[in-house]
Amino acid sequence: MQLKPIAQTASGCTSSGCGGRSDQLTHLPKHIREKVHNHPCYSEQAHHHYARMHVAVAPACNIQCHYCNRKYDCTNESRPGVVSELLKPDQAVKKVMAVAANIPQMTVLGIAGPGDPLANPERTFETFRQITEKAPDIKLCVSTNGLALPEHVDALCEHNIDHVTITINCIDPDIGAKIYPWIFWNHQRIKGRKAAEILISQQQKGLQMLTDRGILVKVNSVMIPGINDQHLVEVSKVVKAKGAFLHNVMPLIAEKEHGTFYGIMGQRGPTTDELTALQDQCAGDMNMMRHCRQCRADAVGMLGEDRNEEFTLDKIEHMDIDYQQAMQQRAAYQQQIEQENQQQSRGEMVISLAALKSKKSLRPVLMAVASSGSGVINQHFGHAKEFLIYEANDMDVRFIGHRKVDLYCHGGDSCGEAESKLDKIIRALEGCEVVLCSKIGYEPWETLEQAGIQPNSEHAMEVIEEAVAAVYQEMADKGELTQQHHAWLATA
Ligand code: CLF
Ligand code: SF4
Repeated sequence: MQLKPIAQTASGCTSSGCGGRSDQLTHLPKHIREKVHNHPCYSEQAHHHYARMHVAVAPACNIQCHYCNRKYDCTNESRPGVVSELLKPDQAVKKVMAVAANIPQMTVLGIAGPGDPLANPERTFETFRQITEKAPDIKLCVSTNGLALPEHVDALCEHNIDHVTITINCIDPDIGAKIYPWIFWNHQRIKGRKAAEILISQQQKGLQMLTDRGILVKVNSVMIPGINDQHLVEVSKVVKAKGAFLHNVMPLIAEKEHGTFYGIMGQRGPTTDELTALQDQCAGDMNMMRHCRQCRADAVGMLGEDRNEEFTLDKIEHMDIDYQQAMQQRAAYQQQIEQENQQQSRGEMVISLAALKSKKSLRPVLMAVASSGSGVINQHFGHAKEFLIYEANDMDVRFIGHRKVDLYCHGGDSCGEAESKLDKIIRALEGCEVVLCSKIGYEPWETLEQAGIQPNSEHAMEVIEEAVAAVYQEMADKGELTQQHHAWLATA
């Protein structure tokens, strides 16, 4: 395996003066930092550098959610409408070895479906057992609806599973009855409020048992407008009190063609603004995850990319893997990532905006960033499948989410379609005033400008937060950030 250079990152001072990134993990105790520093879901910073993979070994489920129709992957940790290739444990292990040998930044193996991993305990734990034996450098992670969690907490500990996600959509059985029509419990199908009551009690019990044992728990919640949206603020408080580490509020995706109850009934999902507002409300009580990509049950690669097609069963069949050698290369590669990260955050750099000195009230600005990873601006505008959205204000720069777009540039002869695709991108970037990328063509540049979004490729290969801070600074220097200027723009 040929190791590629990781990234050419800008380091030290930038045009913003003392620009830099604030490390979100510094406030955590050392043993927790060690557990999350290379987990792409538990650490926002890590998701720029490390990859995860899922193996779809768990077909059965023990509950019914109104946003699932069972033809597809578990929507609790995935987006609906996606079907993964089901694997037996032996096949899954072979695939993990192949991926680990070829993607050295893949640090985490998760089991997240296509049903519920703990409703398929033999297949799930057999996969984990073999991975621990053959690839001990890989972290293990599991995602569950929680119904069978308490009875499996000991097994999770025995298999060194350090990260568990529980999907908790409510703590009120009356709300639960609107989300879960039934559960399968003690060999019986139980319906309505009683079913929700049992599920909630099992989830809360399992959460407490895990945190008592020092296992990191992330709670996923599906935001269902009109059903549990405001209630999730209360959920956040309760799970935090029980020791959950992170809360991931995900949008409901309900389309008629998925054949789910909510899809057919026309239940809508939240808008981007509604989701951000709820995440902000919950954030007062909890660390929030905002970089989730609702990845499929057989996802492979960095969050937001899916390299599963490179590792189908027929392809891995012919791969010859020396895992001892691969493990050394993985360790070297990951050490290189850590060294680069340390250089970037040397001296606990904190973004310090000279705009602060202006003592004027400056408005926040949303910026979209094209990045293919490593925490730097390194992607051509036309190649971006999604944009990372950052908010800059006069206090700091924060990541607030991502927006998916159709690929604008396919290369070849697809230019005729380009205009409408660009229109879609502009719609996806609603509310953003700047788009930062490594390069951009003349035509999209003009169209973006006309739409009120300023393209900027001057910060190519710079650390994202530093570049966003620098651009915010430039806007402040030009007087574009005063509330009056904004009001003028709105009426112009
Ligand atoms: Fe997989 Fe989940 Fe583990 Fe991550 S995913 S089992 S914690 S390794 Fe991550 Fe994917 Fe969001 Fe899940 S981005 S859907 S939160
Ligand atoms: Fe579907 Fe997952 Fe809910 Fe089971 S837990 S019904 S697989 S969404």
